[in-house]
Amino acid sequence: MDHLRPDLTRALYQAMRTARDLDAEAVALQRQGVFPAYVSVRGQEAAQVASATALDPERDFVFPTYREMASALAYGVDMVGYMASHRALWHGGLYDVMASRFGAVNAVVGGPVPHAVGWAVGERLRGGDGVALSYFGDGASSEGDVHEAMNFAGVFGAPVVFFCQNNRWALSVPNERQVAGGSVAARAEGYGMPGAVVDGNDAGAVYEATAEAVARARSGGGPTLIEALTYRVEPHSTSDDPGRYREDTEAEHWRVHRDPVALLRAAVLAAGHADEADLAEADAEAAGRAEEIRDGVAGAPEPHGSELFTHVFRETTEELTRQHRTWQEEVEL
Ligand SMILES: Cc1ncc(C[n+]2csc(CCOP(=O)(O)OP(=O)(O)O)c2C)c(N)n1
Ligand SMILES: [Mg+2]
Repeated sequence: MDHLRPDLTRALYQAMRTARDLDAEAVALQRQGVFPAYVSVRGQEAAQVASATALDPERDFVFPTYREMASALAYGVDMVGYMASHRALWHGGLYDVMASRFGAVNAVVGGPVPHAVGWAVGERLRGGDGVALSYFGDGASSEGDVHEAMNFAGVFGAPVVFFCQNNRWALSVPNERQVAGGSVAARAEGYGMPGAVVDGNDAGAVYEATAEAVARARSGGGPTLIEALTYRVEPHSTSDDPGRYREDTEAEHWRVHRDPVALLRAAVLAAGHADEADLAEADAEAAGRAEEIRDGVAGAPEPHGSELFTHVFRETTEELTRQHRTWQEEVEL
């Protein structure tokens, strides 16, 4: 931590703390029936915030899964619009994906990875120096799409950072039943790119590893695979019951002893980058911002139901037109 700039460590803390509070608000909104479902990022704030902070939102592009709320926040995405995705308000939230340079929530496991490679190859053909960062999980690492995308990126030297959050679980499937060979990062060699393993709960380590990979990709050095070792302390989603497949003592250990927010707080204090009073102020600001976002998304107006039929196809089909008519007849009853 000592070698990172104090303003950077304070910014990481602010974003991680805000994400932690917003995550708790989101779980509460699901319990109140405002969100149909939610996927918690608790315990993964360092991996997400520090990796997103190492990017340049003016020229890079992030391809997230369904669990990257803390990355979105750190990257500067409009968070009411982002959280609207979890309220299923519209087609993939209410924020502008292209302007934010942060893709829509993607529930297809492994799906964002080939998208990132396609964008990155296109960016080079356009003559830009942007870098794509693709998030994916340990579970996604066994999808065919991910292997194909990495090999393609290796062959073409695409400017991509493949960022795997290995949180030990793919829903109910543990790592050892998912990752043959035990290491996602070790596969990098086979794709002709550097691979790095980092402590995903150490914000400083994640920031440095990602910044190095981004600099390499930007300067024409090609892709990197980063495996951030972390843990999913919450259920897979609000619909899941982890008591059916894992011991709670395991989650409890990570929750208590490996909490990334508490670890960063201690590191920031030890490095003299802030004192208790500064951090108390940061905590209060984070809680206030999380409440504002909560109120914003809970109070956002419902779109008109007919918008269900827009954007399905560029030119609508006969079948969809028929469904639209049936829907209209039913609501107009
Ligand atoms: C292609 C595909 N297969 C299966 C699923 C069902 N599914 C949703 S999440 C998940 C587990 C993914 O685990 P991991 O990649 O480790 O991500 P994590 O949820 O741990 O962040 C599965 C199998 C899906 N959404 N998409
Ligand atoms: Mg996982």
